[in-house]
Amino acid sequence: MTDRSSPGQWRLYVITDGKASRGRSHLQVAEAAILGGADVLQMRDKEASSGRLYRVALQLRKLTRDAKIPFIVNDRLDIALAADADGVHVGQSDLPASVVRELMGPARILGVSVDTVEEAILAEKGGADYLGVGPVFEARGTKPDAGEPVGVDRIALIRLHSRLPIVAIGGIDAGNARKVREAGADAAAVISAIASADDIALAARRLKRLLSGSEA
Ligand code: TZP
Ligand code: MG
Repeated sequence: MTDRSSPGQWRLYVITDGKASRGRSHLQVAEAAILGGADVLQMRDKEASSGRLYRVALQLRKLTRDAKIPFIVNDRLDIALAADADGVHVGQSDLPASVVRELMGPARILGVSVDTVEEAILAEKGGADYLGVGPVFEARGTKPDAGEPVGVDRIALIRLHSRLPIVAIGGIDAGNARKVREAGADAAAVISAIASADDIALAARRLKRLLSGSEA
């Protein structure tokens, strides 16, 4: 059986987003994505107040605990700790990885977004459990400050310099998911290809099959 608490075993990493879900709530998106086979769920919301984030986090905590998948909070260590999430994901403009690791202790999962080999090495030294690499392709409005796509070659390059599991992100959909696995990513993190789909569970299931290598 897949050990979903271990980032190297993840294939489909679903991120719920306050804006990309066509009016559906974090909980609705998460429920359907879990039905479709999400291995891990991240809550990301750049606009919600702390109070609202906390309330949503509690809902997602219960859902993911029942589904036995890890729950990660984007950016906010305080919300992650308050909701007893399994981990937190930070970027280069958030608290440094080493500080987050120090504050949250050894048990929870720490993900760090990196663009370059240097950032990857620093994240690993700082105690990261996995690396987020991207945007691999053009992100579809979900991260206006994402910068230029780094392409699948960057995954392969970072793979050469770090043993940490790599979660590719940015513009990943059913048309290109295989390419990120072939380049050496362990998993793909997806917002719009799932959260904006007509049928979220179906979109998740399709991506999961592609990422698990079980669809030709
Ligand atoms: N970090 C790099 S790209 C991105 C984030 C959070 C957004 C990914 O969204 P999508 O819709 O899967 O391209
Ligand atoms: Mg961030």
